[in-house]
Amino acid sequence: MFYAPHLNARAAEALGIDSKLRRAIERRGFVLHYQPKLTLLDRCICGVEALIRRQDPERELVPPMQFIPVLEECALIGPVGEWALRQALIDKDRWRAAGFARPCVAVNVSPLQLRKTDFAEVVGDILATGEVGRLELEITESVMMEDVDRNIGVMRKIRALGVSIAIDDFGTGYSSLSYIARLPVTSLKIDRTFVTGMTLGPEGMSIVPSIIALAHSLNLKVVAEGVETEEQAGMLRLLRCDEAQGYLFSKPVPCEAIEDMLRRGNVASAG
Ligand code: G
Ligand code: MN
Repeated sequence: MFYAPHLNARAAEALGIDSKLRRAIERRGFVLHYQPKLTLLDRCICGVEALIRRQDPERELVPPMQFIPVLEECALIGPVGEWALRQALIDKDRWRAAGFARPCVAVNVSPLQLRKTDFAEVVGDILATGEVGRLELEITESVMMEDVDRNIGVMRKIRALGVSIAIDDFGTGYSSLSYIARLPVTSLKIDRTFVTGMTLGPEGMSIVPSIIALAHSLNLKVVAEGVETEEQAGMLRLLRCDEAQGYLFSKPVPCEAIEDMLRRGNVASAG
């Protein structure tokens, strides 16, 4: 460990945020926002990704980059992540009762959550409180690869509960290709850096088609993250990418806004 004066300030800041975060957890100071995923052929909403946002009463919404790393450092991501899964199940049930075309609801899993020895059991307990269908967990490729043999066992247990699993941020985690075929996952999300790179030059164009071909040859659904332009969406459609998510269609939005979109089935004129 190395010491530097600025580390004190950093730690103090982290502690300050930590005590605020603890209070936020006690007061349920978090909300879920949802970002739609669309099928590229007809641009219908087929799924939503739940993203945790912190509602600070003194300020407006705190950006996730400011609090997720602190939650991770202070081992608070466990309870908050479990809350997110519970809340997403409640929302999913409400949308089902409202008769919306049923979106697949995705919830992100943090590294600390997956590392817990009883993670699959925790998920099982939470699922016992709601209906399991159309639920997906997103786990980043780098986290899956950390202790891949162990994680394959955990993911098998989760799949046995009837839950789908997506490889998040694919292409950034140095996957061993010999493992990809063995991962018990159902879909693959292309990291947005590759989607951005696609229209920036010939070398950028070569990666995305290869990932799509790999995913399809493994019978995985493939989703493009961070789609921001019509040009990217058009290319991805020609490349037979199944689904897309990004600012072109919609940013992550509060619950009421996603419900308006789900009622209509698409993101048109959603604002
Ligand atoms: O790691 P993961 O892919 O789950 O991260 C999702 C994050 O990406 C969210 O914080 C969301 O706000 C952000 N995001 C979603 N769509 C876009 C996009 O089109 N462009 C950019 N720059 N960020 C996006
Ligand atoms: Mn994700």
